[in-house]
Amino acid sequence: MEIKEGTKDEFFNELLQKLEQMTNWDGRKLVKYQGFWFPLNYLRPLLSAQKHFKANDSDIILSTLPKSGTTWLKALVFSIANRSIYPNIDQSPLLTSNPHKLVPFIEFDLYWNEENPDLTHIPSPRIFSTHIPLNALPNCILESSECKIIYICRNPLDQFISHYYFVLQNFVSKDAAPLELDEAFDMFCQGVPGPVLEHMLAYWNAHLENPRKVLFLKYEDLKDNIGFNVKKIAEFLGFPFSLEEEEQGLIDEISRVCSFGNLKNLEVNKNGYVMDGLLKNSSYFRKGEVGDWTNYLTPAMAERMKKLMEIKFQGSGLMFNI
Ligand code: PAP
Repeated sequence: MEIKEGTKDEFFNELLQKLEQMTNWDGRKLVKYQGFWFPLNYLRPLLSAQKHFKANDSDIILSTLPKSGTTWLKALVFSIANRSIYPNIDQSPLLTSNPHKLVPFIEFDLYWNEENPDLTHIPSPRIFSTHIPLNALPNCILESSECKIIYICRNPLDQFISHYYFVLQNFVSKDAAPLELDEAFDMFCQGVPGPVLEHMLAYWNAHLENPRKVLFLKYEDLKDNIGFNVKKIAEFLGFPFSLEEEEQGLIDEISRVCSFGNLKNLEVNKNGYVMDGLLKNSSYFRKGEVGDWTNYLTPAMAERMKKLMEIKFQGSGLMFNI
């Protein structure tokens, strides 16, 4: 999974030499590309995707920051978009496969091992996910008039804590131990990795400019009223629920099957791995709560992030309650 040293890819190596690099709080190497700090081994698949990915008008792109609700959104959109194929939700592949197996990441799954994979055999609507910031997305995604983007984000304090504990569960090794929480938070506030606030703001502005193309969701809003948001996603995708489906309780059923409690307790998500055996399925289901940051971060830390948000989001209409 590491970038191979000494490959003949001169373009790549030359580019890499020109880019700033640093070590992230989780011990992994980062590289700054197009204004964002990415894990170093993410760069090659990102470049491949930028060069080769061809968007179809019917594509659905789920875009997120890590630990902002990706797994939940994958489960929901998969269920909504495929409900005519699996009318009986108790036979949904979600019950036997982790959502990450059903909705591949552009950069981790499609382009990780292959420069230009053949994606034409995937039935439409194709659903892909990504953590790529808006400005670094393959251009064709933004240029396609019909291809849809659904973005979900989460208050940055919960996102940070979720990420920190995910790293502790999956990556701890004697070679790469993460920094202490307060040092990691300091880097996070300085935009490493990320900057996350830029990531959110760019998608927020794209949503304001073209709400038909970019749906902007918050994790907290889904927690607050999942049924409303399931309906909203279906309408945005152009597959609204019929009156009959509503009366049959399909919105509630999809909400229930995709809920944290249901997914966490499935055998497939208690065991097994994704990403070539690197990451535990169970690590994608930790607590699933809003406000868990209060158990780990001080009020002063929260205040620091609140100030950063006020400055970055000023006048945009974007904000999180902390
Ligand atoms: P990813 O970007 O690496 O795929 P992602 O799914 O975005 O991760 O984030 C995982 C978080 O979503 C975890 O939050 P926590 O650490 O605060 O607990 C996880 O518990 C939460 N999560 C996963 N599935 C669901 C779900 N169905 N409903 C609500 N929260 C969920």
